[in-house]
Amino acid sequence: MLPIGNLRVNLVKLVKINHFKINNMRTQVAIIGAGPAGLLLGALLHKAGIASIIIERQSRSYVLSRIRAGILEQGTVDMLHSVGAGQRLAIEGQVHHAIELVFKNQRHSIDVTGLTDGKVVTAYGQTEVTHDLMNARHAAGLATVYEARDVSIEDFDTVQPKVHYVTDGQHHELACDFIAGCDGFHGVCRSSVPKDAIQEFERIYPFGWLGVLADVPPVSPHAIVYGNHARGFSLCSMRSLTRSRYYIQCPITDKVGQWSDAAFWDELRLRLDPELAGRITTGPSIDKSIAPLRSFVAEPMRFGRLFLAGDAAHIVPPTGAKGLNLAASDVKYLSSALIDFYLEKCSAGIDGYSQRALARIWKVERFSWSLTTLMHRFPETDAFGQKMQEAELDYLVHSKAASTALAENYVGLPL
Ligand code: RFL
Ligand code: PHB
Repeated sequence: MLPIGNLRVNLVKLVKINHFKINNMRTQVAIIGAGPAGLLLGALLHKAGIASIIIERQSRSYVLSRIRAGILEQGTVDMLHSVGAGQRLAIEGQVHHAIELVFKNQRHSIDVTGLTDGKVVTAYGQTEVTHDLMNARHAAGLATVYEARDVSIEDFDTVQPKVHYVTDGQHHELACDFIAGCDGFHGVCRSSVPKDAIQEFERIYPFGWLGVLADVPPVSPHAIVYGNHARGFSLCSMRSLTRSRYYIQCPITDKVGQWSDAAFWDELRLRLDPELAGRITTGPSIDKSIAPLRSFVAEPMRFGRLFLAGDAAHIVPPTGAKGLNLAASDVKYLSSALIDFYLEKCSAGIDGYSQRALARIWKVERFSWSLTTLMHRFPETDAFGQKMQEAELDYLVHSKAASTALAENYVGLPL
């Protein structure tokens, strides 16, 4: 048994499924979840000659249909190149050198590249990242099990953890050396850890983001625009030179059906400076959804031979575009820890994974929380609160020190 305090493993499920025929398999690292974290971890391990099997509860097409992140830090771009999944990104990704902040009906540019010794961010959809990683995994002949039902994890406080799941009515047992919980916020891995072994920190914001994807040219192809307005936050982003992604802050109680396309475009324009608003090309939405905003961190991120990575361990509100990038930095740390374990016979990396990852995570949580606080209208934001936000924004765009702090967080803190 591994020294992980009072962790106990639930054996009930194991006994129950023993009534059925079980297909046994084995791998070095069982990865739960085929989102960006799981796929990228699988690719980084494969590059080092470490075997993994990914178990995903949804179908491949469902995973690809989720419209989410759009902005990649350079560290994430470099990782995708390093695993051979960067060819399309190099051609289709739109490099951005600046962000723009709109407040008091005026737009201010922050020269992110100039303030960070040449660093950039790249607009490239999470859907495309996932697609490229799935294709690279398929081309390398690596195993991914989609539509796995009743996924459960066991014995991760021993050196022989196991994953159980059902496909096509058949029960499977996957034995492994380690389990990587890359199964997002609602996954099975974090919830399999005994409550007294984990501490959770959370803030839920009293509003959501209504997001629209439309096949129209982006109003600002060279910079992401973040708007602060008395009517609420707005964001102009893009997926390509012909596909735009826009968001507006909305009450969390709103339903997508309440928002016609026309109502969305009208509201967006009201929250931007008149010049930008006048240039927006509107068109029918091809996706429209409302996302809640949350800050969340679970500590620690290692429980014996189970590691959490990505949204399974933490959530940031999307302001600042950090979620996918944090998932990438987690799996970078985790893959190097596992590589040290297998290739160097050294367990210092896996012992230090949680502490190392959390040190970066908390800084990114701070950035996402502070940008969310600065840019949104909260129920308690009265006229004084609005003035405070505007004064802080004014300071931010006119002080080189403050702009630099924003820029270095935006392009991504060092790994
Ligand atoms: P994911 O992407 O949720 O993937 C987890 C996978 O695990 C599967 N799963 C299970 N599989 C097996 N058994 C189970 N029991 C399972 N339970 C779940 C799920 O089906 C899924 O396939 O987590 P991962 O890989 O950690 O990746 C995290 C990112 O997806 C997320 O942080 C970002 O999308 C957040 N985010 C953004 N991040 C950025 O870096 N830049 C952005 O511009 C950005 N914009 C956004 C965002 C998130 C948004 N929403 C909708 C929350 C914009 C929005 C609106
Ligand atoms: C996006 O393009 O989806 C996006 C861009 C910037 C953010 C969040 C989301 O801060």
